[in-house]
Amino acid sequence: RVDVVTLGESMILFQSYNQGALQYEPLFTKSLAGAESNVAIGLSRLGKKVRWVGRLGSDPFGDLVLTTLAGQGVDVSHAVRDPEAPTAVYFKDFKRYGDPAVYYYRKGSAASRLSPDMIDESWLEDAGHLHVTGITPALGEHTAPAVRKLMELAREKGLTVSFDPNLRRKLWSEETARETLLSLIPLCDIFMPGDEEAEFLLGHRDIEAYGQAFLKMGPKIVAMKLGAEGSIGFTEKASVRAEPFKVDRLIDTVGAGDAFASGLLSVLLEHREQLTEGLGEEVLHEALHRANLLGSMATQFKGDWEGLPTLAEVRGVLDGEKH
Ligand code: KDG
Repeated sequence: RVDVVTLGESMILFQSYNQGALQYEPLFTKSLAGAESNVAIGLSRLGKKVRWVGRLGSDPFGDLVLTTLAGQGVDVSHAVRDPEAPTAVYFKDFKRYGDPAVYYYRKGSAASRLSPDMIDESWLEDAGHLHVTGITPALGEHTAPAVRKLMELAREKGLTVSFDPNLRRKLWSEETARETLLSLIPLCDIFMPGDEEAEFLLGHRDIEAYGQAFLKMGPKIVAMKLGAEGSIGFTEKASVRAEPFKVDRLIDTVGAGDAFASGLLSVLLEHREQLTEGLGEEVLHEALHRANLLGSMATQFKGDWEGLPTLAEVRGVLDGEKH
């Protein structure tokens, strides 16, 4: 049985070894990146069975994506290799203050060629949940209908679906982004926007109003990331706030949202029956609390997923809280 299937583009990330400026830094480290594979690794470390599906080039970077994910216990047996198009790469430019800038080299990549006719039912075999992001729809001409098709298929087959809008302004126009992301929200059970994404999608409102507006579109749970303010979750019955965790050494915020998603899903999927029948406030709070913890942990490490904890590490921190 597979707990979670996720579809997306995974890339090779180059980061300057000394966290220096991209222009001058001569040394780079290479690792794996990709929002959905970050979530896959996060969930796998928390003891879930996860399958990552995506298209990669027939190149050494594609091999590296697969071996890294497999090494983290993620099932990659359904990944597809494209004989013609490459695996994408991306670079992080660390700033002295604030979030790193990212530079993508992913146009024409194997993943950007995904189209609805490539969606394969077997990807969802034996699975309970599908997680997708708003990055994949932005990648190519046919990737948005492909993601839509997989979400629809998942619902038909009785899987629950989560959707993180993961707005990447560099990848598409504002208008297309807004329209496409809004159109996918009704196909998910769990929607997890950040407050800035909520504002991008709906215009400025107060936090409660965002929650209510997204719930009206169809999801049963809206889990909203509020950055340093923690998070807030909405269901038909309640809204629940979870306080943030202290970040002792802020190093790299990229990947924090994916960490949040892994933490949240790891708890919610323990209560799958409640996802459709109505989630209890306590479970929602536990999920947000763990999500906040994972988000804070991810920012304290360089790299998009390296800081993600195991279940034992999570329990260690949370048990410590009680004493
Ligand atoms: O969420 C982290 C991602 O930004 C990173 O891993 C790369 O998927 C990625 C993207 O499109 O930015």
